[in-house]
Formats: sequence, C-alpha cells, structure tokens
Amino acid sequence: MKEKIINLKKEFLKDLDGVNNLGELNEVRVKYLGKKGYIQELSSIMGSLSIEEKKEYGMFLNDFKNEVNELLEKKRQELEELELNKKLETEKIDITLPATDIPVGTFHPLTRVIEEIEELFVSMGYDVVEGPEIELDLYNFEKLNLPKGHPARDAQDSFYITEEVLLRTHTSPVQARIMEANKDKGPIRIICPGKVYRRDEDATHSHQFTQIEGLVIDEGISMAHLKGTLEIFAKKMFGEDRTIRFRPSFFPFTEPSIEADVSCFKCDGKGCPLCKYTGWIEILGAGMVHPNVLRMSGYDPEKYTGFAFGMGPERIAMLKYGINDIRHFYTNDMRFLKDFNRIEGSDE
Ligand code: 2NM
Repeated sequence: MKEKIINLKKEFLKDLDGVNNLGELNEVRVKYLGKKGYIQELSSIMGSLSIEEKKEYGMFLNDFKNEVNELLEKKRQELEELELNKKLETEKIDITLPATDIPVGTFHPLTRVIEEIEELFVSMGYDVVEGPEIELDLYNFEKLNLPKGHPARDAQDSFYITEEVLLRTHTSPVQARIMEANKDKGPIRIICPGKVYRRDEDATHSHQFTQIEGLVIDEGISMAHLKGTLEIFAKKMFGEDRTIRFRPSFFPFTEPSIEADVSCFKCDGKGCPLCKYTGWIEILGAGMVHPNVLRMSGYDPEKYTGFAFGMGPERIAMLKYGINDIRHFYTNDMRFLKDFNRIEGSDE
C-alpha cells in the first residue's frame, strides 16, 4: 500500500511537471482527485484493510491527498501568472495612438439665435409662451383684425386643413390667446417663439420657418417704449454701437405700424453691399396694438395700450452670420452646422 502511494506520488510529480496550461492541469487534477481518480481508488482499497493498517495508510494517503491539492494549487497560480504575463505581452495597448473622434452634438444655429433672443427679453421681465402650430382661423386671423375677405389674408399663402383650421402663418395667435385668457385683463409682457408655415419657397423663403413675436400691454404704453425696447435689442444682437430707425409701414393688427432698421454693422452706416449702400438693414416689423385687437380679446383700448413686434430668427441669423440661403437651416448638412459651430465657437 505504502509503496503504491509512493509510486503514485512519483507519477503525480512527473505528470505535474508535464503540465503546460490550465486545461492540462485540470486533466491531472481529475486523474488524481476525481471521483474515479487514483486517490479515490486507493481509498476504496483501504476498506478491505485491518484497523491498524487503515490507521497507518489512511494518514499516509491523507497526507498525499493534501500534498496533491497543495501542489495543484501552486501550479495553478504559476500557470495563471504565466498566462497573464503572456496576455500583457501580446495585448499591449499603445497609449500614444490618437483616440477615435466621437462626434459631439451641438445646438442648431437657429436654436441658438432663438435662445439668445429669448434670454434678452426674459432679462427684461418677459415670459416665454408657446402655442399650437395647428391653429383656428379665429386666432390666426379673425382676432388679429383680419376678418374674412381681408386682402392680407390671402388663402393662397396659407396651408388650410379645413375651412376653420390651418397651420399658423405667424405666432401672433399665441398672443391673441394669451390676451383673451388673461382673466383680470391686466398687464402682459410676453415673447412667443415658434414655427410658422406659409406657401412660399426660394433662397430667402421656406414653407416652414420660425418667428419670435413680442407683446407688451399696460396702461400708458407708447411708441417710445417700443423704440427703447427695440434699441436695446438691436445693440445686444448687433453691437453696442448700433442705432435704430423707424419707417412707417402697415400691418392689420397694429396702428400705427412701423418697420425697424438697424444701422449697418458691417460698414457702420457708411454704405456697403450688405446694406445695399443705404447704411441701414431691416430687422423687424412692429407697431401699437390695434384697438380692434385689444377689444376683441376683452381689453378696453381706452384704458390699455400696447406694442407688438415680430421678427424672423432665420433672417437675424443670416444677417449676423453672413448665411446666404435660408435652406441651409433645414437641409442638415453637417458641413454647414459644423462651420456655424466653429464661427460661434462656444462649445470648443
Ligand atoms: C409683426 C409686426 C407688427 C404682432 C401683433 C401682435 C398682436 F397679437 F399683439 F396683435 N402680435 N404680433 C405684430 C405686429 C407682428 O410682425 C412682423
């Protein structure tokens, strides 16, 4: 028995020596410690021995078994370290290689211009309000002093869904809704950005574009407040040296109506191709809210007056950043968006 164990140990040490990887190590483990392995086999032989023999060889076998376990474990650690070292050697990472560029999203140029305008007016106490893009004729036209049959209502220019429902042609209906919904008929100071729709398309017109309109209503609001407000806006958007001028105009929802020009920020008013040698660039339309509009929304025009203005963020952005085609905003050409981002430079 003792001899058997000694021989087995010799064989085991030889087997262990021949092991080159974890797979082979497991084979050796099974061969000696497995259910049908040598050590189990010797244990079962033990059953037929006398009590004295059992004591003697049992201890001997047990020591052998412990030794096998220990040596196997030692070998396993050695092999694992070896394999790890081999892996580290072959799977070297070159940390000097340039990383793969991950494209990072940025805000759309129009979003930026709109948010810049919103922030300016919010800083002056305005609320930002949005409304439906699918609008009732009632709010889009009727309540803005554009009764049915009015020439400025040209159905040719609007996307009608039914006789009474259309895609809004401007954001003014949001303001008509706010005026109407304001229960106490008190002061209002809002700015309304959003998409609008018209049947029109070329280099400077898109069937869908954006607008920002402002509305201020209070007792004693005058044209002077409008001019002061727009002057602050022009300086903030186009530079502190800018001035503005008003020209008479016409809108059905304001009386009087004006168009506002900003002194050319390219030539400082001296005359250049951008301002067509006039020194002035048109930036928006505005006026004093028509008494009919106030009345239709429940305001007493004898007590309250207000001013309103409307502008196109596309036009503002095109002027500010020298963009020559409105379609650049909607075709999502990455080269345009990236180029604009570089000009703005705020994310780099
Ligand atoms: C413009 C020009 C002039 C305007 C008027 C109103 C309302 F709802 F208060 F009557 N909102 N916006 C307005 C006035 C818009 O856009 C060129």
